[in-house]
Amino acid sequence: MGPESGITWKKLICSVRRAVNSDAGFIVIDRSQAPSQRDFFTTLSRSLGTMPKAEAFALGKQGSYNIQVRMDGGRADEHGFLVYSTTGRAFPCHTDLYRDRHPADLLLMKCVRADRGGGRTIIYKLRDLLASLSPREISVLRRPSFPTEFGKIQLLSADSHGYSIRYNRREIDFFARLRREPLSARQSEVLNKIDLLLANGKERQEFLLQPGQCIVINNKTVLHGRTRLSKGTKRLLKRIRLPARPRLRGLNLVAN
Ligand SMILES: O=C(O)CCC(=O)C(=O)O
Ligand SMILES: [Fe+2]
Repeated sequence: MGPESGITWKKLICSVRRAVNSDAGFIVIDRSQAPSQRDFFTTLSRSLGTMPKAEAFALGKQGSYNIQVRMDGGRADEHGFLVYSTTGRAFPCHTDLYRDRHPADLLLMKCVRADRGGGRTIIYKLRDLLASLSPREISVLRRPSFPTEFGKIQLLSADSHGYSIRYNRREIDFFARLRREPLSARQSEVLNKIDLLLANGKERQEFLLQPGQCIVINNKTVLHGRTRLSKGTKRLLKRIRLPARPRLRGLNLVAN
């Protein structure tokens, strides 16, 4: 950290932790607001949690994964499931690692090159989503009845740290098909309502991350997505996903 840096690491980490634990649930950091350091992104990640030894694919030297369109139309995973981050398609709001036993707490993305107009980041807070659902709809989400690779899970769960969500509609539908366990009419109805809210709800926030900016998102209390990329895009994002250290608070619904 050079003498020219406007803010100390300690202050930056405090404000990031405060943001992801608060009602906001995410924070955008401008490179100019951050301590000057070459490997700013990985240093920030290491200060917030435990860096994973490896993400499944394409880990860069610095432990980050590149989100970049592939000109061959994208990469499929081991099940033949198309990985949207390797395509130019719109990516509806979701949480990351839906299919994992323990999805990451924090998602960090740094913009290296932005798209011309497309690739806007979308944010939807769990609190706003739940405020639009009835108690009956919420109870559907709390039942451990949604398919993953390893068995059935709750989409909405609560522990002493608060409420958290896992949500990726494409993956839910994919595992329902793969396991031949179709969703019930009631489940589909609630998920369709959620998808409509995520696409059009008035609480949806949308903005373009600028080169050098990075976003830190609480992956348990905030859903994220992105708009479609423009043709021939050169957009490049770096991503790191982490278990947080110390543990994050979930969403406290008592005040609702
Ligand atoms: O491209 C983006 O802005 C986000 C991609 C994303 O959400 C993901 O890969 O899980
Ligand atoms: Fe994502």
